Amino acid sequence: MVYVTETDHYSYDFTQLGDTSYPLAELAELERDDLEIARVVRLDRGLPLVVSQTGTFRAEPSNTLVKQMKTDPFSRPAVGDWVALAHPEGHETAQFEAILPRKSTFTRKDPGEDTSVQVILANVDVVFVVTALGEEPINIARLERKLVLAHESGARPVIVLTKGDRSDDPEEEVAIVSAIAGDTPVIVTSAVTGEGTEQLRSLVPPQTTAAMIGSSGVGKSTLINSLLGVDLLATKAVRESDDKGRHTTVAREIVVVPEGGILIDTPGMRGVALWQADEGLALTYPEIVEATQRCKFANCTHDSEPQCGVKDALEDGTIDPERFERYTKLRQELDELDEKREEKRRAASESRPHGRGSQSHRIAKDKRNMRKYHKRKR
Ligand SMILES: Nc1nc2c(ncn2[C@@H]2O[C@H](COP(=O)(O)OP(=O)(O)OP(=O)(O)O)[C@@H](O)[C@H]2O)c(=O)[nH]1
Ligand SMILES: [Mg+2]
Ligand SMILES: [Zn+2]
Repeated sequence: MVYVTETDHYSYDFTQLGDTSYPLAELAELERDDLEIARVVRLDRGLPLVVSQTGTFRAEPSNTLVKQMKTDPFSRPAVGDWVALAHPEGHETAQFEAILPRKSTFTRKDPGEDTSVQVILANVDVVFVVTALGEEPINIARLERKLVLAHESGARPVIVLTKGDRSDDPEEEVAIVSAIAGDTPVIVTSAVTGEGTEQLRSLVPPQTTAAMIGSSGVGKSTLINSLLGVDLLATKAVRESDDKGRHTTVAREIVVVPEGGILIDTPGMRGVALWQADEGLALTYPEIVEATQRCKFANCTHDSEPQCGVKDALEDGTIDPERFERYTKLRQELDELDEKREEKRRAASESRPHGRGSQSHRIAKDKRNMRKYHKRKR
């Protein structure tokens, strides 16, 4: 691989950036022969870096898209996105005119906004939810929260426990995590001993897009470097006093694993507030959601109502009470978000369009795509 040292990225080979059949099909629907597909490979403070068959470009959104982006966060580019790229005559900069429909979308609530969404990753097949072993006991609530978002994205989650070398009893920690993971695989890695690297590699075969998410300092960039076999991405020691990372990675960026697929490195997440995650919640807490379906009343609060499926399951031990508490917190968070969004919708004028191009239309289309391209076994 040829590394370009004068820029902050290396040279991308378009043919390694994933299966192009689906974005090409989506582009064809636009019926414009002046556009080509390009993949968003890096998002930093500059214009999005995109790669197409004709080259690597910093590309700017078209005027129409800029307008749309102001009100519709889903129309803002995310790393992993496929876009429709134009090279307008007399224009120095390449332009993207549309974000092609996504087959998976990793979102969270925008930390800076009350009722808005932030798309963090697009078109990802596998999400590595990364947590470090060692110092402190694993924060299960935080892990479950990330698992909800990962499940909701439409990608396949895998839990990665890094820094296995620091743990006195990795087997015990794996057991604790496996108990809440359901069908999600749990793997232990160590950059010191090399443990787990090959297992991780096997999960990122050619044409697969995988991404790392997790708090700062858990070792996401280190892990990617170990798969690349070269220290391409910057890493930095955690603070000794509290094991906290220093937000070393500042861009979301695609790298290509030699003889493998694509890995996306992301900056450590500070907040993981939920955004519309009913499906993710059901996949993360299947036993609880199933039990609620046995409640007599549809609006059961699982408190004092008769014939409550949840209370029965808590009594016979099918539901772990601590897990139920964590679930309830997330359920409430989602309900509150729904309420706030409903209020905002009502406050906004009723003339807001609901047809093609509106945010709800967009979400529905992306969800349909997810199902079409990701026939997940459940
Ligand atoms: N002991 C041990 N240290 C590790 C391991 N993996 C990473 N580290 C160390 O943890 C520190 C943080 O690693 P990074 O890869 O920078 O963490 P990150 O998740 O990318 O952090 P941000 O970019 O800030 O989000 C570095 O000092 C690494 O050397 C491991 O398996 N074992
Ligand atoms: Mg990093
Ligand atoms: Zn109930």
